[in-house]
Amino acid sequence: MNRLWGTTAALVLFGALAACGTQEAAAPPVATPKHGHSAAEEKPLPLRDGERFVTLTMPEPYTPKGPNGGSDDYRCFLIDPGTEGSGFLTGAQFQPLNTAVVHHAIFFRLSPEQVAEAKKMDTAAPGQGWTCFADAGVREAGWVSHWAPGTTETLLDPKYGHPVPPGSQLVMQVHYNTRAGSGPDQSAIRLRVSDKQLEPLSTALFPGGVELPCTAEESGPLCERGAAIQDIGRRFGPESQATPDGLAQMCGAAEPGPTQHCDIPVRRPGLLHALTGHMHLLGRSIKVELNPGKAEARTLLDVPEYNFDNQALVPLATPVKVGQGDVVRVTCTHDAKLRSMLPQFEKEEPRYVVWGEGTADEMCLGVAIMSA
Ligand SMILES: [Cu+2]
Repeated sequence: MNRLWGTTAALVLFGALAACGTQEAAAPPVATPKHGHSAAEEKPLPLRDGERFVTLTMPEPYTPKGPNGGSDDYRCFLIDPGTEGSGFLTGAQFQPLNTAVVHHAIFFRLSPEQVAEAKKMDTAAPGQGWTCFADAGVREAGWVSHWAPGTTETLLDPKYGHPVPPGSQLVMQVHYNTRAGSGPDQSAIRLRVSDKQLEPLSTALFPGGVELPCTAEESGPLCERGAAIQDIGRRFGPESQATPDGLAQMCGAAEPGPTQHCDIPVRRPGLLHALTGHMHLLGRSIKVELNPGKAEARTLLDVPEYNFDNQALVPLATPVKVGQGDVVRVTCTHDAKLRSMLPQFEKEEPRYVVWGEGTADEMCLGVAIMSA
């Protein structure tokens, strides 16, 4: 994983980022759409020189059930790409089967050593796969693909690809939400694999904090920040509980309010190829900038009207070089008023919203595809 930050807080945080939670099924302010198959059923873009498609399906069906009485279940499944699936990934399209429960998926690459670690977790956990709220459960697993509503296959310059050397496997992390549906799922992913030797890609994450108090009209025990953070811990465990304060430490404590930003120093030079922004249902806008306030400032991603159902990667017109001394700023605006307008929140108590994996929680995340 190409991390552009390196504090201890960020390391703790990374887990929660990877889980990249609550892909609830709607964009404010419209009602829940039945997302999923529309994207997957689109005719795939044609294969380019040296490419082939390899479709991998979950070996067995899995019936999601959120632990601790919750409706959010994060489950990781080990998927073996075999010889056919090794090479360089130049594209991927997740194919959700039970779209009533599948809310998002992230794919991580595991080296042969990491595969052994993952297999232990898989064996130890009853049923198919293992619970993985925080991350794939394997440190340094490389993020190679993600799917959220609106994510279709994004093809970059064919010179680049995510390496999947022989013996590697993929972890498919699926966020299931059982609020609007139930039943088993057996989703798949169609990989676009190149047999050429390509320049390796990696994924960089730019997180910002969320400190969104209840509105003036709302009240309740979870409107208190400490209580809201404890509630995150109850639902998703101690690593998730530590994330809001980890972010505050990393980004600098900010006044609570709808708009928050975080400046992240670039620690590893590289080329940025494409970006997307991720928030949940209360998200209004997200922006990712390079070196704000400086002469060479530029906007890398600007989503003035965030739509949960369009989280597709946006390729940059030309790759942007970043290096040491550069700063990436992510700025997010959330709107607590949306809580009283969206049907997804009908059964939710008002709360002080911080970073978390669940329906009622939020994120503020820039995702960037990079090469060295
Ligand atoms: Cu999320």
